[in-house]
Amino acid sequence: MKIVALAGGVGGAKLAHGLAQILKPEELTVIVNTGDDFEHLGLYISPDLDTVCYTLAGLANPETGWGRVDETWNAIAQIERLGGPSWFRLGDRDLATHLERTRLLKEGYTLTEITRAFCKAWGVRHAVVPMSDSPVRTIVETDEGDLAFQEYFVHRHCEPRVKGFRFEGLGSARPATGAREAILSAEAIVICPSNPWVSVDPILAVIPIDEIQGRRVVAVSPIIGGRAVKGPAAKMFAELGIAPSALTVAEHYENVVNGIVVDSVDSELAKQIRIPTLVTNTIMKNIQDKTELAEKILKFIGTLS
Ligand code: FO1
Repeated sequence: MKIVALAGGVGGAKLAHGLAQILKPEELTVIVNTGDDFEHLGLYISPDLDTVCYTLAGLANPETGWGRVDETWNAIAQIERLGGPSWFRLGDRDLATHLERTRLLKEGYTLTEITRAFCKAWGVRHAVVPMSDSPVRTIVETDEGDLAFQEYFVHRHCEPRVKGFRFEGLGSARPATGAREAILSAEAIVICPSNPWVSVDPILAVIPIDEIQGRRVVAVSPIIGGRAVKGPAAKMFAELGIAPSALTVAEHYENVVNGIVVDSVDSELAKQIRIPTLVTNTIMKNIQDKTELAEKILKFIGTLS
């Protein structure tokens, strides 16, 4: 069964990891949000792409979900000592990824090509592709003005009040070739439990919606019992005047999905959802949880027409 997973950072990476335990390499393509990418210390950083690749490679830091396991922090400590920006914690091993990626981009390679080469080096056998090779940047519109995503999320700890989001660069951005081909040949699309507004919407904005609609599309709610598993989704919802709930997530994806997966704690709420709904444990603490959820989702997809 050919599956495309749409993923943001940590939550998306976990489910992609579960899917990769079951599906053969030729059966899974993970399309990753690049709206959070930015330039920092002169380097091109692609946090969600790295989180997905490190997770699939078994190299991710299990505590944070992002960055590398067994990391050391010598470079960032020295940058701090020199008075440079140290708010974005780049570990020594992780830095190598950004240095080499930046060098290759300057040589003219695309993000798709670089990601493919890095995956090969890390032993990742399933395809991981950026949503686009052109820059699309998530801008958070706040009561303190417009902020680039990492500035808002990491530097400002999501403190400014959110008024809205926009994705700069959409006008000229095309889906990466591998992303488009994977969508066109997919039997089903799984929207991973990433933030719908900031991590998944940029992907859905880049890929022509008519190429997604008409396929079996299932989304996993990242909101469990009114709270985001990780990240600021629930706070954003509240500030945007949207009730943070799995129901809201189902409504958000209304025009795209034909099935939704919500956590067991939301079983009562699930009765109000008008599309086919799978109620199950969606919290992924270990590889067994990830694989079980992936298995249940694939079975659920089989029940959808
Ligand atoms: N997230 C943080 O909250 N603080 C950090 O210092 C941080 C550094 C970082 C370095 C490399 C990387 O690939 C990811 C990193 N992240 C950090 C995570 C990342 O910014 C977010 O989780 C995603 O952009 C949201 O999907």
